[in-house]
Amino acid sequence: DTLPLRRALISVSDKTGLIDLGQALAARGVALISTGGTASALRNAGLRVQDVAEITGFPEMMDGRVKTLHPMVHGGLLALRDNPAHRAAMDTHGIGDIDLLVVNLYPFEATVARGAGYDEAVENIDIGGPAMIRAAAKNHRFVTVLTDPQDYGPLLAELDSHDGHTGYAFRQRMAQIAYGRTAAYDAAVSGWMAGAMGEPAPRHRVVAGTLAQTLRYGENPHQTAAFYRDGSDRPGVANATQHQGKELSWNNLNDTDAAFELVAEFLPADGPACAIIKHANPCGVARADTLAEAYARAYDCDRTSAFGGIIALNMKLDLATARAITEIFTEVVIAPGADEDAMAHFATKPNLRLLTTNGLPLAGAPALSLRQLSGGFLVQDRDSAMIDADALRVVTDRAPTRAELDDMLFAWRVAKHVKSNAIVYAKDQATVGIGAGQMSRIDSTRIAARKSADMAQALDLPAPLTQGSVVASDAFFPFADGLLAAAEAGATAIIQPGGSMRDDAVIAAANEAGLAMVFTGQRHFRH
Ligand code: 93A
Repeated sequence: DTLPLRRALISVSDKTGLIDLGQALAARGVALISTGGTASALRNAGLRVQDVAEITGFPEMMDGRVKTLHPMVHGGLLALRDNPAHRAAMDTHGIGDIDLLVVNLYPFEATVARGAGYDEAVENIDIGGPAMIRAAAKNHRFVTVLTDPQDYGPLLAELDSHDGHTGYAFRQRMAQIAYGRTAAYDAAVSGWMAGAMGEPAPRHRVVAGTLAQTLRYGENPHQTAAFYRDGSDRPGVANATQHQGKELSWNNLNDTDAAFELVAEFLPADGPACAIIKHANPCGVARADTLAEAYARAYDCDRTSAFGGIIALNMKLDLATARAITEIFTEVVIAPGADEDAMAHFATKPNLRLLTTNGLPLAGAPALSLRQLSGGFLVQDRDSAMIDADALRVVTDRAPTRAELDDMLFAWRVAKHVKSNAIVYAKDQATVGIGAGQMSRIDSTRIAARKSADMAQALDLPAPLTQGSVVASDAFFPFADGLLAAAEAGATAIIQPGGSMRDDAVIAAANEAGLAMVFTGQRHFRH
């Protein structure tokens, strides 16, 4: 089951670790074959290398498009060593065994990520590399295939522990990794092409990613987990830089994403905004003249839940905000940058994780969203719909005031990021009560109002902040009862999609209660 390693073909774009590997193999008596750039690099390090061109009898041609696509190469990778007919074919044609293939591919993902044009991207689609990788991986009974410099060390360890041989288990593991790599590579090409055609339609999209990190565990300690990047350069959690604190957990990553996507609804040009997230739902969101004030107002929506929460900012973290944040325990802060003095202050709280990005994700940008179900998964466009104030329809006798309208638009953008049934009370550009994830809309309405009443008591306010607030509902009120519950809590205006069979009754109830109500014509379910 262990096999000796005598002849290796190395063809790599990423030359990381190449020389060390070449030297270690040569020292073990392995003969090296290589393509143009790789062969030069190895030779410059003083190693003996045979050119692939010498083996195929053809020069590398067509700008390198054809270099390894030849039976002398593919026969050496694919031949079953214990099959007499295969051996006879090798003898007839002078094909030699290739026991080890080391390939990493043209950097297609990196080329696209740095914004290269269409033709350059196409030229970076590797053909010969994946062909060899798939051939070697298929023949893992006899051949070892490495597709990642990370695996060079383990190969050498394998050889050391097996007297210069490789074991079947190792070859099988490397083959499995190899097919994952070529699958992700083609998925990246397909995804890029769909994007280039401007139609990221879910049914035309292949979804894959590259392993970014093995996580300590999943949503719970008994679940294993990993984090993958999909190769997009969208500013966000997956591409953020962590400055301090321990490794992010599955829940941290999930919540931080929810927080940053929500705060990205509020463009920096429109002023500072802050969102605090717990269990993927906001427990406070606010805008204000300063970032520190936005944080304070978001915190005041639900101080109890904000403890141990995740905070997202739509602007660079400044010192005043950093100071306010460290007054209680917070898990993660994410922002598009941080001032040096703010970072220095955070450094005094080594457990607090700070993530920075090179910008805010574009809230309206098209992208895919995935949801797993048993035996498959669902793919859809992410909810990138943006509210347009001009598209609102006033359906009540009373039209909303300017202040009500501004708060309704604010609450609506927050409601998009609250699990359904979502109810958001807001006043003066801050949430004052959030009801999330209930099976009936009226329960969300009541829970949000009750939380607001609890906060008023804790803060010693004369009345809950829902008094004189506006309410956003992510989907229509099926009956008037939810709307009346909101009115009872003191709401004066409602924003909701409309479209219920009983809209007439709901509008009549709003008129009777003196409420202003607008329909958006658009729903924001989020499950
Ligand atoms: O253009 S290709 O698709 N045609 C080939 O026949 C071929 N064979 C290997 N690209 C091909 N390769 C790739 O060349 C490898 O996957 C590797 O990424 C790269 C190494 O080229 P060099 O050794 O010249 O740096």
